[in-house]
Amino acid sequence: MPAANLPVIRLHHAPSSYYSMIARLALTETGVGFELVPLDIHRRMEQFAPAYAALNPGLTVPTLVLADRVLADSRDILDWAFDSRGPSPATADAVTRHYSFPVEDLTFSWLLSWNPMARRMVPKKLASAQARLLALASTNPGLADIYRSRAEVFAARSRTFEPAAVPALFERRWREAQAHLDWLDHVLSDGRQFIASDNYGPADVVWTVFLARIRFIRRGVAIEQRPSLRRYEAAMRARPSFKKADVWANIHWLRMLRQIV
Ligand SMILES: N[C@@H](CCC(=O)N[C@@H](CS)C(=O)NCC(=O)O)C(=O)O
Repeated sequence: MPAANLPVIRLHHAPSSYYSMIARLALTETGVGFELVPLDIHRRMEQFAPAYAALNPGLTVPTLVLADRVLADSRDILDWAFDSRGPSPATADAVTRHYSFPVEDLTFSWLLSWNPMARRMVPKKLASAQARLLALASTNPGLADIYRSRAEVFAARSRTFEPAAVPALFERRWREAQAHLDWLDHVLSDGRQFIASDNYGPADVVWTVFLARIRFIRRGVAIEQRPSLRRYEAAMRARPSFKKADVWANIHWLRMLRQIV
């Protein structure tokens, strides 16, 4: 509970969202007191609500609402949580490398490549999100540009995750992900505890969530085959923050279904 005289810091998030996990882990590790405001981004598409668009015109989670400003991107939340002085070059490099990887491509192409239910539902969900956004553009003229540009993102996703394109997309993203695992294993091979400094930092947040995503897509063997990565991952998962921040290293089918169906 924050002290009565301190303004409450609110994190708008979705439990299953990768970038929300980054924000939750960053805030948990740095001991920032915050309240969680959950959004149902799948079934109810609450990220499209006009009131939310006013907070985050990108219509994504997470969003951190501070007393004096709003941070509408997980990387900004990460930077804010750790240090106002700015990250070291090694940290900035490791974090930039992480954000250059389109993790959504990897997750969705994996899911669609083996799960027949996802193959049926995801294209319908993408089309219905696009239609919802276009309807919101007509009923909210002041926010029409925001809704139209987000509708284009969903149209692009429908093309990206077109069934015939999915196997090659997964192959490509998985190859790139393994190159990142090689890089990280190499960085850690001198026995260091943390990625970019003597202390736990932003690079550890993003790569911990990335490694959890590798487990989530059932490719944990790629971690186990890399000794330094295996050691590092075990240490990060043993930190109380991993559980507290609800970092998903497995699919929680029931929790996901409750959001989707
Ligand atoms: N650059 C943004 C990306 C956030 C993002 O893509 N969030 C996803 C969930 S992991 C989202 O909001 N998806 C819902 C949607 O696209 O409608 C950040 O790092 O915060």
